[in-house]
Amino acid sequence: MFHLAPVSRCSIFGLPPGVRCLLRPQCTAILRRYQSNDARKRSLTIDGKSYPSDSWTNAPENILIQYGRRLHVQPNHPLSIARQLIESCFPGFQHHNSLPGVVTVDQNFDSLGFASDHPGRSKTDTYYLNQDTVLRTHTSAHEVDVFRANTSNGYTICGDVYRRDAIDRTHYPIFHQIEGALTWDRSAFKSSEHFSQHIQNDLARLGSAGVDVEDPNPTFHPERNPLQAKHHAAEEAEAIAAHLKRSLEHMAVAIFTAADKALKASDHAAQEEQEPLKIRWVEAFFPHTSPSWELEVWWRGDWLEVLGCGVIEQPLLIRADVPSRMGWAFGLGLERLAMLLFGIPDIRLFWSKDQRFLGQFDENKPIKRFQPFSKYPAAPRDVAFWIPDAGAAVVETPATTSSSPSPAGGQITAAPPPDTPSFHENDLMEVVRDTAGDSVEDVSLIDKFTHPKTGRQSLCYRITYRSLEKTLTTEEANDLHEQIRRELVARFGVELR
Ligand code: FA5
Ligand code: MG
Repeated sequence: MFHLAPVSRCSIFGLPPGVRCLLRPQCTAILRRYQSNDARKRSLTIDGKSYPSDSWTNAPENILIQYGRRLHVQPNHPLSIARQLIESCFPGFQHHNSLPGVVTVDQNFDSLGFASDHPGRSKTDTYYLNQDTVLRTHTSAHEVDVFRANTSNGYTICGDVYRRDAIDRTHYPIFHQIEGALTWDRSAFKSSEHFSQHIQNDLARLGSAGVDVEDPNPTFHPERNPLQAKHHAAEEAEAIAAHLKRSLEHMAVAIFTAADKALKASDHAAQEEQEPLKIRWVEAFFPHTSPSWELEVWWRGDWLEVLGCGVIEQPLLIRADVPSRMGWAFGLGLERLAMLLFGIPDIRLFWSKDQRFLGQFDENKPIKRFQPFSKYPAAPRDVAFWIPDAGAAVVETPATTSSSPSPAGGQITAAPPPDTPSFHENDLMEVVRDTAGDSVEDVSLIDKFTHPKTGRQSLCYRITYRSLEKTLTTEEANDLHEQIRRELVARFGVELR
């Protein structure tokens, strides 16, 4: 099932030497999983399947070479440990950990009821292999298929997901999600009351999560968070929502108790800090659930967004040929939880093959905090440029803002701008990744300026170079930076300042 290509086809040879030496160990993965079929990339081959390129193709090599690493099932990998901890909160569920990351546009968007003009579909947010095929932006892409197979009431799906996104210590273009869903068959009950009562009984069996929960909003709000009145009786959806929230509160308690224990075991100061865990429910929007919420957890001084969830849109279950089933679904990001569980400071570390990293985790022992083994010096460099006269710039990456339109749903607060902007921040991020790979720790907008007379817009970004594996020399950082500057001119026609 793997495609074997001659080594010369690995186009890491076109990359700068500083980056090549970081990527070389990954060459085996390229050979096994992914092949760019010719120099002009008329097609891409992934897992033995060929995808003809077209004007939508935007999945770059630096992403595709990571495809198929399957970190979430690698023994003793922190992502695998976090996954197992979450799976253990859902006894009796079926766990799907091998669904492929390449999906159709239909699976990723249409099957979930995404509007045809949803911003998440845009090429600035999503990696396309071609107009019909994407690297999944969320594990929800498999919901309809798994519901259709209908082999269990409850299931989880874990896997790698891909988003064109910002670069910083908590964002990486590939991360992992775990999806969970539970449905009940309404046709097995005489009436809506019996059905609702059955779910209430299941809820009672879950017991209290023993945690302080803030949930200020009513279950339904006619505009912000509507009941699917066409399909659901209020008492049915109430029961499902209550079961959903309680199940996820139990899960949050399990995760954060483990995180607390690990922190206390490693740090005397942390032992004194006794602030209890708090959970709050925030109204949200996803095309595939209604009503919807995000769960946030107050942990060590911050509200952290942990997951999105809601009552499954009935049309989705109808599309999956299980019209009599009703239930809930959630999706969460594994890296954020694993970073907090183990105290991992930089999301790039999950991709490390360094034994000093991997050797610290053991799935058969209690969770232990990560001990940083080295910190190489940071080399910040700024790049300032005028964007071309012709268009506007989008400098706020939507997916990084909570509840904003993301490639996986999010709040739609405004219609997308009618004119395509000439510069999108995610394009800059892509140039940085193409050129410098994982040698960049952070890219931040530090200045934005509109010329009072000409109306031209100038942007200044600080790119922080720092490898996790070696000290970058001044010359290497300068070289990478110079290449990025040249690429920005070549690709977007910006004028460097
Ligand atoms: C989704 O992806 C929805 N599919 C979740 C869902 C599933 C809702 C089922 C309803 C029912 P969202 O884009 O908010 O939603 O991502 C879900 C979670 O993934 C977030 O709460 C966060 O924990 C994590 N996440 C999102 N973007 C990133 C990112 N760039 N880096 C790391 N984690 C992220
Ligand atoms: Mg979100």
